[in-house]
Amino acid sequence: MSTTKTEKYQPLTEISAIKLVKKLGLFDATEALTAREIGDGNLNLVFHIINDQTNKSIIVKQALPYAKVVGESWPLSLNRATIESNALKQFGAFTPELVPAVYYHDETLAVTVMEDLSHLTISRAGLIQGESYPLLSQHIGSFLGHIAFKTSDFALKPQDKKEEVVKYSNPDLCNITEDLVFTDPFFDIDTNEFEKALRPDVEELWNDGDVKLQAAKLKYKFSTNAQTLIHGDLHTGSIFASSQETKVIDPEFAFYGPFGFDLGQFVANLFLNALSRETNREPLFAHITNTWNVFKDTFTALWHSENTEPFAKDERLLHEILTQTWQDAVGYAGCEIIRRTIGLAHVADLDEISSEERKINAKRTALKIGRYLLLHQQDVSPNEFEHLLR
Ligand code: SR1
Ligand code: MG
Repeated sequence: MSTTKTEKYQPLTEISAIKLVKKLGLFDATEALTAREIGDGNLNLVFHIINDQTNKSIIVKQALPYAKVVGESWPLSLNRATIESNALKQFGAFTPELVPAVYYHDETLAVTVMEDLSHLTISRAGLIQGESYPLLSQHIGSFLGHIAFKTSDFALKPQDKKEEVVKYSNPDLCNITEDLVFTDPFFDIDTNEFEKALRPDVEELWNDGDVKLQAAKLKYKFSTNAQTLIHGDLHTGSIFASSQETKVIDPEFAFYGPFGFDLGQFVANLFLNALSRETNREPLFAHITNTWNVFKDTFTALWHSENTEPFAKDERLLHEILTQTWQDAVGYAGCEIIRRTIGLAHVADLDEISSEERKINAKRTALKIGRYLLLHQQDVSPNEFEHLLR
């Protein structure tokens, strides 16, 4: 696992990506390799490189200096590739089975070479097909519990924690979240996108000062509450899964933020998938409850076994932190549900509902529940998500 700095940034092509992995010694110079650009996200190039004879394969991911989804008019810092590579290595130190292995990173080229996970499916795609991934919440709850505790002030020395906060400073990507998740959907802004039929519901949201105040408070907490290293974009499109394995990818939005943010985004995306289904919703609601239970149990066990904070002997501190974490997660889930319905970046779970009438109804319900979550952060327990749809 190495990191280098080359002279000059340039976007890779399929040919130069092959040259790079051969130069790194990850394949022999004589091997016949095939490369394909498979990036379907909003921001990066992703090359899948394979030797068709041996089936050995690898992923080369490169950040572009702008947001691919909009074009060169939206410049973005390349440093996000280094943040992503550092975060993957950091997560891998605590939960190696839940992230891809990183083989190489180049800061200037903004390139990371990593394990190919194409034997797995992006969980959003699988969930849309009706999969339920029985181990998904066990794995994600454990991932979040480990990362939350082990990168927090309760595990790190105070000076080390502050250095980590600086290392993961990620202003451009935080700004995307501050705008797209917390601000734009709550105002009449050009980048929002929604069906004409939803306009009355959206205008009601824009005129709801109480909901907007909660969004503003959560945005402020997101920007200022450096509790732990968060993934920063933990939706179901950032998770590969099968019936046995789960792998978290794409932490380019990682930075030091609130304990509840990743939890809220993950829960929101499970909920949106449940909302898109006509049947078999139960596994999604069970995942929401189990994610929280596993998170809480993992965090609590580490609190008791590894805490370096003298005040941590008082159990009330743990209780307060966990209670606040869940309440924040409910609020963040509300923001995520709203922005995935009417903001710039939608989710296929809702957009691909084939009946127009059912799609509009589902989106209307999403807006209603998103608002409810923002207004009732203190009242919604994990197993109540199920009842919100009744
Ligand atoms: C311009 S980026 C749009 C969205 O894609 C990413 O995955 C994040 O969710 C971001 O909000
Ligand atoms: Mg992503």
